[in-house]
Amino acid sequence: VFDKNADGFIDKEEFTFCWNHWIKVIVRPVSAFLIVDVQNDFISGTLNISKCDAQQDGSEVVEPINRLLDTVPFDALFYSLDWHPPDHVSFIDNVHMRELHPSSPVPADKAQAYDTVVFAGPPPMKQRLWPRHCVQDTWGAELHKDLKVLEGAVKIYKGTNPEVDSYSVFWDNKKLTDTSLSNQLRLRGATDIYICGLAYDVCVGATIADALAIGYRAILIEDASRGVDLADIEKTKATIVNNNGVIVNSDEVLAMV
Ligand code: VGL
Ligand code: ZN
Repeated sequence: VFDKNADGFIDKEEFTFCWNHWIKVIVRPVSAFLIVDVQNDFISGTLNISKCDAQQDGSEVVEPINRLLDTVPFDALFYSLDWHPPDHVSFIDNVHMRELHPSSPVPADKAQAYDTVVFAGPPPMKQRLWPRHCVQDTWGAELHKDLKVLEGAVKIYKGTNPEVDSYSVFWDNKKLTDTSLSNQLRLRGATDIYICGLAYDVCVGATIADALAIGYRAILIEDASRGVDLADIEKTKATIVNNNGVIVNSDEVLAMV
């Protein structure tokens, strides 16, 4: 490598920069596996995604995830949990608790689950309404009973603020507060994040978008993910590819071992 120095070689400072930002990332990758919201309510409970547009069976992610956990020596392991208080802003049956903004496309007395409304704020806040789901310390918020949880794994709880929803495992939708995920990834020196789970086009999609924006190499494991809406799943895939993310199947990850 050459630069403007008289000897033609890069200096120590420049080498350190190259090492930390590029070389180390390639020759010493540190992997994290992030399993998003594989919780009862999304699989067979109140927000059963198999009843939504894409009609996908959320329980089908359990087998490929367990196989990955059994086979691949990831350096760090995270499980996220959607973890709402009973008065959460995203619940359709709570829509009367807060004032809507005049620009809301649907008024409160007409609003139904899966509609998008605008709360008054200030500032005004767009919000998709969902059936009551993943209420803290209820069965619906528990991880699927067959999902393996390995020792040393870290659980990340999100959506705990009643006033703001949280699709990404990194930040709430208004970016007011972050979970501990980014700190924990930094502490471990993670370079590559493997992401999968539920729902592909909601929380998985928001999380991988943030991972790519931060600068991680992010890999979506498609056969270990299931979603809500077919058109939104396609949009999610396009966003990942356009931002240099990678979409793979679990057998391609297994084959690296
Ligand atoms: C999710 C809808 C509402 C998800 C969470 O985990 O994808 N979807 N809350
Ligand atoms: Zn939720």
